[in-house]
Amino acid sequence: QQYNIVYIMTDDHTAQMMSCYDNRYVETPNLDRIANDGVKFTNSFVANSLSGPSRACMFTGKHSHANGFYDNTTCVFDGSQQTMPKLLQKAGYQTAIIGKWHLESLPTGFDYWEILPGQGDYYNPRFIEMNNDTIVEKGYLTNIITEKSINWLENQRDKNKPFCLFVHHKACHRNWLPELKYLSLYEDKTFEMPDNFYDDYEGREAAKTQEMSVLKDMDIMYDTKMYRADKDSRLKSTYEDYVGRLDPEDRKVYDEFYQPIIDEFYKKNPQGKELAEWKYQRYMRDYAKVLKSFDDNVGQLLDYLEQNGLLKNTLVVYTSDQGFYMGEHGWFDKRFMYEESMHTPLVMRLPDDFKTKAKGDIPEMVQNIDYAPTFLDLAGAEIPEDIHGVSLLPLLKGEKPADWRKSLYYHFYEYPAEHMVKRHYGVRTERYKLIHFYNDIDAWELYDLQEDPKEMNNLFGKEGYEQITEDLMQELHRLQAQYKDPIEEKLKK
Ligand code: SGN
Ligand code: CA
Repeated sequence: QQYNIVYIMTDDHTAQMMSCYDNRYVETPNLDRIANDGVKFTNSFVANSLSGPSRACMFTGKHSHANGFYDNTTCVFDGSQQTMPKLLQKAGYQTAIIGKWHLESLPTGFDYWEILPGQGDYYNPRFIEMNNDTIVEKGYLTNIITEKSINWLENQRDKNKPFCLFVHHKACHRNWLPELKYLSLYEDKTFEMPDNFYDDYEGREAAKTQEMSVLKDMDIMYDTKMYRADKDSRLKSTYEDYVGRLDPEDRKVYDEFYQPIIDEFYKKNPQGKELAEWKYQRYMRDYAKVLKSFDDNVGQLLDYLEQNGLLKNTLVVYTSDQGFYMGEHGWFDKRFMYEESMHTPLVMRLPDDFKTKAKGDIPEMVQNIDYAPTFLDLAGAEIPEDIHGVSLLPLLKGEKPADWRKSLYYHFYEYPAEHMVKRHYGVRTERYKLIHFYNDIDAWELYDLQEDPKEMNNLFGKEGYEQITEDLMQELHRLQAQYKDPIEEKLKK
């Protein structure tokens, strides 16, 4: 028997905002339902914390230097290369992707696809169809992606074949435009600020020069919606374009909600810490609203699968393309190899008749390059030698492989670019993290995640850490050799 796969992915959703990982901020009952009926990976990471690269890693099972898609700004995915969807097709599967694609070239390896142009639109969104025409759909993107996914499952697929469906949401990506029915949700809630919101980045050069600060870089109109025609802001016109997509009657509802907040904001004109805290609350509320619509939609899709007898023989996977900062270090966005962005949520509901089954938390370190070999393994297909990831199937079967990987490799390339996070690579073990920032900087960082989980204290070069550093350097070079990442050689020249 071949199991089906439903892979649900969000954009920029982070474990701090998923109640089965962290219950400080919001409830996500439908995402938790996947975990409660299945497993939750507590040490799940990406290889390059950015959308396009992360998707390329996922589809190929390979690190960025091997799949060729390093960054969002200069790369075009080479669709002629080996990918997991193509290999699944060979194994007899029907494959489909609906939603965010973000790899520039058109999809290959899918029997059906309907993708968003670039980042996509929350309101009355555009879709690119298989004939390369762009169409506009009425409504809220998160709901439309679910409708299209259910429609494919119900009416468009070949019901005699197993399937792998990729449901790729834009939620919860910037600029967090809520579904109109949820505009007022969370407005009475005050979110507690992380205790390192006012980080001074001491001992961390690259962290000092980023441009992803809630206070400094979050745009007052585009991000926090404090629009006024007579004022200016850097992303004002982008904001006008996105909100301008609403039908006039919906625009009225939207404006009526924000107008009193806008009036109060400009009257009070908060500055300094007061402004930072005000922006933080706006950010958290809008993000939580967008997430709420997504969580509802997960519930709908699970209900459809259950009511149509599909849940029992389907692996349901939920993950995000990376983590995100919810004010930690004073930030939004991702990119850094620090925990909040390298970590990504990962929960799975296993097929009912899966022989022995894992339950609860899985603590082994896993990475998004592992999804491809896992799905191939589940489909009974061969896993090509050149794939970097490893199958998670043994872990899903409740096994505890003694030789499970002891370290993870990471490499981020998109610099100079928006948010100005410098290029870096590094190694993460269960306890430590060693990072090298390079290009227009040459700075190493070392963290003891057990003693300093918030990565505030750079131990590199400090007395007493010589041996640990030496061991991590060796492990880093071992991984670079194993994956054939030529970077250190290039830097030497
Ligand atoms: C856009 C956003 C950035 C974000 C990147 C990458 N700016 O450029 O804030 O970091 O996407 O995000 S915006 O003004 O266009 O909203 S990713 O998740 O697609 O990699
Ligand atoms: Ca993303």
